Amino acid sequence: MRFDVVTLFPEMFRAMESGVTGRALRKGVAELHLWNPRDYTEDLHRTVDDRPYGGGPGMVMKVEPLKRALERARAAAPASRVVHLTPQGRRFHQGVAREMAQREGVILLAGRYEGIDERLVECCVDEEWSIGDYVLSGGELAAMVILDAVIRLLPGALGHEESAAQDSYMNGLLDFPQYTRPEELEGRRVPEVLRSGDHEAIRRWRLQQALGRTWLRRPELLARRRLSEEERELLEEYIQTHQGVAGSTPREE
Ligand code: 6GU
Repeated sequence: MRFDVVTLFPEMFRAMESGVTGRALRKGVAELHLWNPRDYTEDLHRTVDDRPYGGGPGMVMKVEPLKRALERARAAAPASRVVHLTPQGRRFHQGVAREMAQREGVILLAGRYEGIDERLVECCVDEEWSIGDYVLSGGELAAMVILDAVIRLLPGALGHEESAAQDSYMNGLLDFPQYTRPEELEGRRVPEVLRSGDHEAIRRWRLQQALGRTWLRRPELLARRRLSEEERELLEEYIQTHQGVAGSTPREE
């Protein structure tokens, strides 16, 4: 899959060279192309920002350099839609990542300062996404979050040991807890069932933990998900056995 990113801070994307995304890029599973509006300025000072009409604090990204950078990206990736990262966008989630991973490519537009000229959004942006309800200093970190979430879903991105199918959210539930050696750590033992070798018992325990944690921590995820007969029974049992235990009532949103 091809990713083009329009950004004033291309050096931030070195972070993508680590781990799963780095390996995917080196293997050619994904391609990352960076376009810096500063390279498309025409004045001596290479100006990329300007004052907002109507006044107020902060600056707005200047239209022409941004538009030229975006046009170059579009010419290089004609099949890709333009995705603007902004706190005003719709909330990104795993389902959007799955849908994006089916595409040939995307052009990610990372704004800085107070944002970009609205007319550029109108003419040239196809979608707007936010990664959550907090303010970042620019769209770059949001773009990298989306890059990571999408790239790890691409065929060949994960090794045989990893598998996106098993991940949190792929089944609409939070993950079950994980343990590794030692068997006892500061008096706390690994749950006995995980050492039993009984694969069916382990599967049921993990499913119950995933259901229980989702019920405790993210009840709104459960409300959206249909439960099988087995899942309802496991969750019911979890709720019964955790009643009155500290931190064991669902949190309020
Ligand atoms: Cl996409 N951009 C910025 N600047 N802040 C954000 C965001 C995006 N998503 C959440 N906060």
